Amino acid sequence: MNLKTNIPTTGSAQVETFDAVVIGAGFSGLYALHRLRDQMGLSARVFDIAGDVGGTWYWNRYPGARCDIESIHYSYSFSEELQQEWTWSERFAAQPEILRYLNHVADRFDLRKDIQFNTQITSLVWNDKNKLWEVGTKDGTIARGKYLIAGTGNLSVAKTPEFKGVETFKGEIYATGNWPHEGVNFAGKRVGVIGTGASGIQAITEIAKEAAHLTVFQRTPNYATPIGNAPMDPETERQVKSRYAEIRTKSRNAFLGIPYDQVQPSALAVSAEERRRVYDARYVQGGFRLFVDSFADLLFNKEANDTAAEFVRAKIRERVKDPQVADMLTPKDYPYGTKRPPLETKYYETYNRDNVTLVDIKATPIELITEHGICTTTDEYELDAIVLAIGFDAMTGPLLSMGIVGRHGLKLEDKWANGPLTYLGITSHGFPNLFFITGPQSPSVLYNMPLAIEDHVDFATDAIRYLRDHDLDTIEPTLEAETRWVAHVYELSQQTLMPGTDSWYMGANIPGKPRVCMVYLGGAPAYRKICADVQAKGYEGFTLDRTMTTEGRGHRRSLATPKRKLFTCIE
Ligand code: N01
Repeated sequence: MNLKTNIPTTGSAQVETFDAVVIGAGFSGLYALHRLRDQMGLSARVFDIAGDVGGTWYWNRYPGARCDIESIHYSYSFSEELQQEWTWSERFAAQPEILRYLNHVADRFDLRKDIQFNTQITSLVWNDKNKLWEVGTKDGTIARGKYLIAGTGNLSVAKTPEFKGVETFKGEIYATGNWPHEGVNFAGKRVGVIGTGASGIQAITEIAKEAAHLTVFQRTPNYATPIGNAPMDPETERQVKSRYAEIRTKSRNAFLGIPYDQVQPSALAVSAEERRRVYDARYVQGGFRLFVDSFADLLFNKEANDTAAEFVRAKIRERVKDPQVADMLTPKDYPYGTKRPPLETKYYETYNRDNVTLVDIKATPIELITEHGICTTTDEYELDAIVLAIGFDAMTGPLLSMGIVGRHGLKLEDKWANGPLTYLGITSHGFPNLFFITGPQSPSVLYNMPLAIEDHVDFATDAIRYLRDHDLDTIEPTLEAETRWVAHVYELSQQTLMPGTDSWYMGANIPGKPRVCMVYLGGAPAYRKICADVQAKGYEGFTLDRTMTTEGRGHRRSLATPKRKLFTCIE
């Protein structure tokens, strides 16, 4: 029987109860709703703070925003009809087109009628008596759900600006992650951009073309490489569509979830000439080919990494005319790929323009934002507009912002005070029937996101189906399985170069945030195999509970196997 009842609250208002509640109406929430409602026949309600669908693509409307994985791969695979009927106009679609795509999906599958927009969820509390999640806003409980799917994304909570005096600035101030829908006209203005991550690099390139003067405030230079964007080639599209299912399988069997297939084992096993040939070819081909389709040891071996890092540094020096500016733009003190490598179109040439100035705020930090602009330790820059491209409280931030409280009043923020603790990056002990889509300690941000999302939504909804088929109420990971997973993610990270770099992967971009690697670094194929094994063994590492039998007795079936070592397949 599907759950859709109206349990009275303590007051007079009726609170609807659904089988499943989903938070977020981006790639995750839309697919989760389709799967729960249309494929499983369950009642479901999606909540989103935004005014419409789109998730990250609803908010990030800054100039230059586009995806960094080829759109024919960065798209849903769950519906053959959808992937056949949709046509991308560019290799790497820009934000407006991706948002149109998600709107098309919402309309095509009639999803909007079960989404409540403009609703900020501030509490998600597990009621152990009723075995339900209570979903609240600041005005109180608004819904209940037996299963809770958090499709809140990894990069949806903006980093708080740490600049003294920011509130005194009299000009316009914008954040890349919450860009005005009507756009911004920078013509004739003196604009300052703070931050040179993927968002900053995309925005800087476009704003420079329009502003009277652009001043870029850079703390850490990045290893940006060409995206290689172009109009979609109809023949490529035809070929992909003629064997889309096969290509999707190939994607899912690739480290980053893109069907590249030229990677060689080691940069150190080939001659300098061969390395140069490989790097040159991948640099021209664009996308993440240099990063994941050149040599497999770049993230694991510093000497191998140095060869790629030096290749990118040389390209920066070639492309930027002023040697001093080129030097400022050249990363020197961290390995290539240990921050997500941004992809660009003529980013470095932007610094050859007369109307662009680069300021090194590691050498001369920002001291103060005043009414008129930005003061560093040595200079004052008068500005009409400031753009903050300073990043996100990544991965854990979105989950910890919703007031999640599990069994026995356990707050997620307390449990994760020293870093995320999950099993498979999708569940956490103490929080029954809660699934984090692309959560911390899954490959998520190092996996092609729409495919990562589909995998996680499928895992969550398969688990829900299993519960229902077996007349069980709850699923929750055991502490033992979780502890082993956390240790496994840590051990994998220690085999890479990631932990040494200050990045959002490590939580190092937010002052005071625990410094732990939040990404599973064994690659999407190994991860998918582990999840499939867990499922095949009847949810190994989880406790599945039935609260009351028909005779009214409690029943508990633990499927955990704490003595045996899990995850042997990738050790
Ligand atoms: O954020 P970031 P982002 N003072 O954290 C600087 C995805 N994405 O929004 O490196 C001065 O990478 C900070 O400097 P530093 C993608 O996964 C994808 O750009 O900390 N500077 C850095 O330069 C990406 O990785 C696309 O020293 C400060 C910048 O701000 C992720 O989103 C497009 C500062 C922040 O860079 C995040 O990218 C855009 C301070 N107090 C984003 N605080 C696609 O192409 C921060 N900075 C799909």
